[in-house]
Amino acid sequence: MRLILWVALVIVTITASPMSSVLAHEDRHHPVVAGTVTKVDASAGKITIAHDAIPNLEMEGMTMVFKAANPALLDAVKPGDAIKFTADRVNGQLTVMELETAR
Ligand SMILES: [Cu+2]
Repeated sequence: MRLILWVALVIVTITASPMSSVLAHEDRHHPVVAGTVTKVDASAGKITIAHDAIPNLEMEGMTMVFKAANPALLDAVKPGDAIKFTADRVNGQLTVMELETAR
């Protein structure tokens, strides 16, 4: 019985662990997509990404401009960086919701 409680506690702890990784936020609506940054326009809050298919936007792989949901997202990346990101349509604009450099 004590072992079962311990195992349950470990599972709860692992599940509840805060993870900053974009992968932790993957869900049905925002699958994580791989891409390469080709341009960053911080003043406009925009980023150009050569991206793989984006299932939730029914988009094939292409190079295109996205708005950044939060301008601070753009501070961490530069052209040439391989990234993982999530995207959605926000007020009609294709928007990067979260991103991180790929390891
Ligand atoms: Cu696209």
